[in-house]
Amino acid sequence: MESTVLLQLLPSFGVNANLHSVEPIGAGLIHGTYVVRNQHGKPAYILQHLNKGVFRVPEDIAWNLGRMQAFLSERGSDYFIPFPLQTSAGEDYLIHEGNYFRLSPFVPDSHAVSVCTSPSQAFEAASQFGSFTAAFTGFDATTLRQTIPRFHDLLFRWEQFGEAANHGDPARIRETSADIKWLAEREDIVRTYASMIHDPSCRLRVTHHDTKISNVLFDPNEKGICVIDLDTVMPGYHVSDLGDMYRTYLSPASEEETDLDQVVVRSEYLEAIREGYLIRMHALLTPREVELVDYAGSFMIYMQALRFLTDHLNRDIYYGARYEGHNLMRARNQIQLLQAYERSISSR
Ligand code: GN1
Ligand code: MG
Repeated sequence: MESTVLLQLLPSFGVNANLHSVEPIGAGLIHGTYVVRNQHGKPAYILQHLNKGVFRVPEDIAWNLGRMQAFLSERGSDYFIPFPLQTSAGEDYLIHEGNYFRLSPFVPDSHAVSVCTSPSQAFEAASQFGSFTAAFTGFDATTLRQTIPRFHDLLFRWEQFGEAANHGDPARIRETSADIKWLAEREDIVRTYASMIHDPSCRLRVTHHDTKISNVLFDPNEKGICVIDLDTVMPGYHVSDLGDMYRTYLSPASEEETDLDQVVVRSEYLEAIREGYLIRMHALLTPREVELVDYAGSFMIYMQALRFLTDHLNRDIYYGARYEGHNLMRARNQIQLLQAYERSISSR
């Protein structure tokens, strides 16, 4: 979206448009994210244009954030989250020509990184996401709304995959029969999930559901400050947050890498994630949940492979594609990562 258009939105949040500038920041696939700088060029706010196709009821996000904020303040907790600001009219969003926008304070002296480049960064991030769930101990997670219904429900992703593999683009189904077969043969990962959700010793907790490294803010000494991007905070299982860290920090090459030889698992990072998360969460997890710590990686990598291949078969309607076969490439990248992950786990 044009920065001149975006600037016009600032006064609704009580911010002087003449004294600020707006430019895109970050690389998320879903929302449009912009940094708002003051007249000295210092970052002051983060402006986001919400993807309404994905978050169908943006009010549910605001409702969740309100509940979480209330919980922390009732408890007198000093746990820090940069919650979005209200508009001058007291609304949680600005609705402009049918589009939803929100403004959050920029956390001073913070920066985000797009790639995890050291085990200590992985450790810091994992302990931030562990602290996040831990901060909401005693909060009934099931009272949160599902901002994306069945988001990390592997049974649902499995169903969508089966649907696409049977009724998706016929040429794409033919060309990817080996990938479809490979994923279908790993149904054991779906079965473990099914048993987990029926096991009372696996608990629903306040779960972030998007634990990539760019959703952690770091201070100038590379210590974690807080987590951001709370749109997908919903009731969930620990395997979601832990698993997405494995999925996105372990390999030096991201899901966009097309040279699959670059997709490898850095074992020091594996230990750093586990330790960072457990340092905050171990006391809260049940013995069964601790047993599932390694499963977390298989669960999330596999689910992402399913989602990318499903989208390819559905002609890229969800993630979009910048080149022909983009989502197929992403799916193969994740299959490669899953194989490397499982080798790494079993050779420990
Ligand atoms: C989407 O836009 P981003 O990068 O935050 C997706 C995640 C996927 C990820 C894969 C709402 O997240 O679930 O893991 O892409 N978020 C949504 O890159 O679908
Ligand atoms: Mg996100």
